[in-house]
Amino acid sequence: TVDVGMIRFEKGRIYTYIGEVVVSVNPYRAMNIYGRDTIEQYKGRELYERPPHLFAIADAAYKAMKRRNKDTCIVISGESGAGKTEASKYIMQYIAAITNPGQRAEVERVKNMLLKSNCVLEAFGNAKTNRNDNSSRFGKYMDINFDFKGDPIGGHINNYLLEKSRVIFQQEGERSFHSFYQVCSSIDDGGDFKAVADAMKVIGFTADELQTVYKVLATILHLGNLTFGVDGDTTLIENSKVVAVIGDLLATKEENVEKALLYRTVATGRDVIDKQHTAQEASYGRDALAKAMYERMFCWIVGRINDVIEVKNYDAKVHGKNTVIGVLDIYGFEIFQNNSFEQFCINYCNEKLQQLFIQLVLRQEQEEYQREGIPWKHIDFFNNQIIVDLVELQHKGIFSVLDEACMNVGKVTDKVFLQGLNSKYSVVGFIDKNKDTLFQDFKRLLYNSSNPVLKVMWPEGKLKITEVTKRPLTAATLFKNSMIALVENLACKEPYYVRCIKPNDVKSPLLFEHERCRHQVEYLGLLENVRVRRAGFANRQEYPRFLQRYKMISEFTWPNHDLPSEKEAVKKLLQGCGFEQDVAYGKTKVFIRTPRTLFCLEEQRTEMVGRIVLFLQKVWRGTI
Ligand code: AD9
Ligand code: MG
Repeated sequence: TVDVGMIRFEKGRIYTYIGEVVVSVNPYRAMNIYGRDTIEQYKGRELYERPPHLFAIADAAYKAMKRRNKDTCIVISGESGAGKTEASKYIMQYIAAITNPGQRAEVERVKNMLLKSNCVLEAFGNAKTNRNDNSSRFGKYMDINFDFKGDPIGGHINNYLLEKSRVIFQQEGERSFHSFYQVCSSIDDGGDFKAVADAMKVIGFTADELQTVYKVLATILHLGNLTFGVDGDTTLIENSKVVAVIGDLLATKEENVEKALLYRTVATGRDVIDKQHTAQEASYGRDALAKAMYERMFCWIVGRINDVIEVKNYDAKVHGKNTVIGVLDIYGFEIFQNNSFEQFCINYCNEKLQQLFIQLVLRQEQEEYQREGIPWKHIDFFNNQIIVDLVELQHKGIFSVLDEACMNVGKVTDKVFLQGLNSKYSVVGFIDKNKDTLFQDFKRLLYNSSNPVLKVMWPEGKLKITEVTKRPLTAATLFKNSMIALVENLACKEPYYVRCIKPNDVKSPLLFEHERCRHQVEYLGLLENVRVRRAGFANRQEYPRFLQRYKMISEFTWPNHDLPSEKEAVKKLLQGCGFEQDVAYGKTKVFIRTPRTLFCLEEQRTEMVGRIVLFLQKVWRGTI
């Protein structure tokens, strides 16, 4: 499998099929295979009619949605830097290109918004890591809604856990989110600044909203310069000029900012008192504020995009069923020098999707054979359910142990958690990141800002200290719940898979590291995937469709057949060509075991079509 992959990669054939799964190897160079002409070649075609391509899978998902009224989803997986985000964008471009032949203005608007949203979300949610210069630091699931004509009429984006700790800390060689460099116009991000601002304007962000976004970014940068010291019993801010700047940016009084940074309000029985932070607590609060402001803004941006793209006034009685294609592009599996809570969540998310792949690929295959009355023999899989359980099981799973550790106020440290887990993972910061505490004082500060855009990002700031819920859900629990909901959502749609492979660690278009690729093929379960396809049938087609395509290669079926059914006609055709050993006949579909048979059929068809054309030309010219 890996050798075949290498040969294909070297020839620039970056896509390969395992059944209906597309395996994609990151080419690390611009490929001339996504243009208008290529789109035309794949539009409306069946998977096997053209060389493997992302467009074919996008078309298959689209056709299933349109012809059979099915909700479908395209799940893109693979490790960090393997090409998921690029793939998701090509898929969206393809769908945009093949829809709305009638050029309806509203549909064009929606398409434009959907495409523009990518650039905005990447600016705020992606960053350079040591694995990928444009690494997604959030998970993204986008639904595209279609009307009965098959034209996009709206969409919705779900975002998952942003790696907000990046705002205050980056490993060596990494950067914070692109947006910070864009506002500072450093490196080569200056041009992107304009592109993102333009995209935001097109989407409908107002001038005030854009200004607020820049102010939040500036505030976070200034917070990073803020240091605390002590004088006797008093904690103080060493560079108080920064506080004035922040007050200005946040449209609030300087003294309010200072107070929120140095004190927290606590309710003791009926009394409410201001408790002074230690310098360490104040630094913790400052960092939590920077992270929370960024995360809030990111979620608010997603929400604003959703406001404009969501389907409005759709009446199913008038327009028929509203169907969706979901596109999932998450952060890929990653291991760094130091791995923390975020990597734990990201890698858990990847395990969860692998589990879904196992279930669906097996289940679909099994169900199809059963439905069609074809005998099936079981193939063993490595089932990663045990890994998923280890993380998410109630009471016993790592997330539960972590939550418990977080409930024991004061006593439990990361070290105790580690002992509890008896694991080798570095757990530094797990407890804090899971608790994800932001002092209520900051929420009130931002809610009370006289900038209305900022205020809406912090609705819970209006709560009085006595009304605040003591124990909000932890970050891990929220993430786990969102992952479970995501998987449920995907499982009820007809899935299409893109499995991305990263050929090397040095972003080279020339290097196919054999061992590295073998490892990915193995952990993605692609070998088992191939085995299932081999034990089963590489291709299946409904009888009428099959007949329509190949009837010219048999005297029994060309130009018409006189057999009692299309199934009988297909049988006769295949017997006549000598493929009888390689096929099975289901209730509605013919199953073809090896791809070679299909290629032979295609070749014969091409030859016959050529001959027929020649013949017709002769008739036309009167030479026959
Ligand atoms: V992560 O999990 O978000 O860190 P991705 O999303 O899997 O990761 P991404 O799509 O960002 O990886 O691809 C990484 C880089 O590989 C891109 O920035 C491109 O430079 C390169 N790439 C990926 N796919 C293609 C492609 N089809 N053609 C050309 C590509 N270059
Ligand atoms: Mg990505």
